[in-house]
Amino acid sequence: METILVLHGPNLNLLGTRQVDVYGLTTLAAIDDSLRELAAELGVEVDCHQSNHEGELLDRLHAARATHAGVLFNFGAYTHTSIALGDALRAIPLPAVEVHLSNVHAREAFRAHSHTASAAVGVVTGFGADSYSLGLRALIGYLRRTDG
Ligand code: CA2
Repeated sequence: METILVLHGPNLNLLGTRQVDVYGLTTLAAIDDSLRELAAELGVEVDCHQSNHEGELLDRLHAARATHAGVLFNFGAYTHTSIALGDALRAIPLPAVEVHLSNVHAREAFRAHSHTASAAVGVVTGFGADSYSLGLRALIGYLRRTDG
């Protein structure tokens, strides 16, 4: 069975506890649980990790190249700063989908730019926790269409 790597970046471990007006009440554990449930329905598995460290996110991407079929990621604020994560996505031969809880285009101007979106097959932004499930469906659809 194919496995999708799910990566959550900095501060997303705090979901559901602060800034609920922006990021919602759903915790990261609940998002991961619903992704596992959806993955089972879609006939895949998800391997979910959160890190506050850019290097760990890079290491996870590098390791996934031999073991995973694709990547679903929300790199949080690193989206707007990390050339290294964009380079890593381009360096691994896996399709990836970027997701954001908030609509990054309806907030501060700096959030509208992503160093990683151009390395993704697509971006889902602004649907709260649903961005993740929409992103997983889109990634699986892409994999099935392209056969890999
Ligand atoms: O909307 C998103 O998913 C973001 O990736 C979230 C990032 C933000 O820097 C991006 O511009 C958009 C921030 C994640 C912070 O998460 C928190 C969760 C709870 C409390 C405080 C922060």
